[in-house]
Amino acid sequence: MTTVESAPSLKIAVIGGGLVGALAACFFAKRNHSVHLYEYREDIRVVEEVRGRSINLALSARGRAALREIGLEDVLVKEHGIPMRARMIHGKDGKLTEIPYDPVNKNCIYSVNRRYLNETLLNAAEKYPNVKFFFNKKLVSADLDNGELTLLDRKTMGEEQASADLIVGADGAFSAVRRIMMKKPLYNFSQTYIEHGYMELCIPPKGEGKFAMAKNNLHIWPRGEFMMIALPNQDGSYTVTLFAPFKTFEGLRTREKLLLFFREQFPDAVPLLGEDRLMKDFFDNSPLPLVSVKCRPFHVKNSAVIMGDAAHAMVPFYGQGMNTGFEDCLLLDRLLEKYNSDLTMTLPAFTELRCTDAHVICDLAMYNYVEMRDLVNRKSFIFRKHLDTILYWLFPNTWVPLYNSVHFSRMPFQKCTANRAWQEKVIRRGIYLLSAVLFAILFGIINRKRF
Ligand code: FAD
Ligand code: EGO
Repeated sequence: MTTVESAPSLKIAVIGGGLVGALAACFFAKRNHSVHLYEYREDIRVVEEVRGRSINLALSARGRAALREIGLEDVLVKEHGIPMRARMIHGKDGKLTEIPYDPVNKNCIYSVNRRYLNETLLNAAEKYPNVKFFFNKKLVSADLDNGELTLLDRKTMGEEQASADLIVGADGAFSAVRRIMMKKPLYNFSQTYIEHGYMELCIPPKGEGKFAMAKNNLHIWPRGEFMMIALPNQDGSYTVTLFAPFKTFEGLRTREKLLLFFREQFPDAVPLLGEDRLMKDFFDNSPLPLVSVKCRPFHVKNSAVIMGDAAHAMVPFYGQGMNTGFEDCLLLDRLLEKYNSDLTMTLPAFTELRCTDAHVICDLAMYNYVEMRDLVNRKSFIFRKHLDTILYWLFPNTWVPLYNSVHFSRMPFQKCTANRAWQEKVIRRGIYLLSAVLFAILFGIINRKRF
């Protein structure tokens, strides 16, 4: 007879109460572990909105799968998500091109409010009696091998000690936990800032909660050097994000220059943004930097692990940062199940399972940035989206476009790119074949005249 050992209850310290930290706390609590969550900032559920608008994110299959496991998918997606069924591409001349995301299975991405998402996750975590929150506590140092933590209380400025069986770094792109890991021998790390910054603007509702543009779209203004996108909010407004080189932002210091720039680059958006509101939004803010971080491994022995942006910060040009972080939580949970919460087995398995895939999605996001910025002929890009859509519609089981495998499946990212490489080869061969046939026909016509 075999005895089934019941899983031990671990003491887990989660660093960071952002999107990933809050979700991770729910997963650990569900397994009956005791969770202490330390967050640098004030509890966002009690602070007033700093800026008078909402910032949103694109949520898709990977993020949804994780939310499903803790019972939050429906409330977040069905009640508080706005489906974006197609991209709407805005030309310089105001021409609109709509290309559906998934004409076959009707999948779509959802625009969700970051703050609402974070609050909902914190509320869900707090419902577990085995979860405790500590806000305004900054992790300043840690002994990751022995589970010892030092935290700074930002109110009293006093230092406190804590200990845990497992330290989970969910503390974002500038992770303190990762910085401590980096001091270990043989640790791999790379970080890249891109030359573009981003700034968030707002298109207010038209009249009473009416959308000023088509509601169920991700709106994209691809301009090469500059890119702008808009995602819908539940109140009828849009959050607009402008991506441009810091150099460009610096050149837009006066009202005249700013208006000239927008009228030239995004003429159809100017009346929607409103000239006064645009100028206020623009000059009240400064462009923010974008960073990409890759590292390996994600764990220390059986006592520490990083996940979310702490493990893989990426540029936002695929809309997958949060989705990937949420999928981390789900995958780590599966491994805890598989190894009965034995961390000596679980943590190395997590690095093994996730590290390379994380590097692949970081690269894909960077590749999208380069492609959207540098492609001289953006028409060919739109053509490729159309071609992919048609081929997918014709061969739904064999031709899944890269965007779809990334957003609408849970296929490992390495498999998504392998698929893409194969499709690229087929398209190249198709072009050769087509040229050969055309050439043969032409040759036939010329030859016919001789006889
Ligand atoms: P964070 O959200 O950064 O949270 C980290 C938390 O840790 C913070 O609350 C911080 O206060 C806390 N912390 C930091 N240091 C310490 C410390 N020393 N001690 C205690 N606490 C600490 N992703 C998508 O999936 N879809 C999108 O459409 C999308 N759009 C994006 C657009 C932009 C412009 C950007 C910049 C990102 C976008 N992302 C998107 C990515 C997404 O925002 C991140 O992947 C996600 O927020 C990562 O969550 P996180 O919890 O790992 O990190
Ligand atoms: C024309 C059409 C040119 C994030 C499509 C280029 C990314 C790339 C930042 C979009 C969608 C969620 C996003 C598509 C392309 C979020 C996304 C895409 C942006 C920018 C974004 C698409 C937030 C490149 N998904 N995407 O295919 O619709 O393709 F444009 Cl700047």
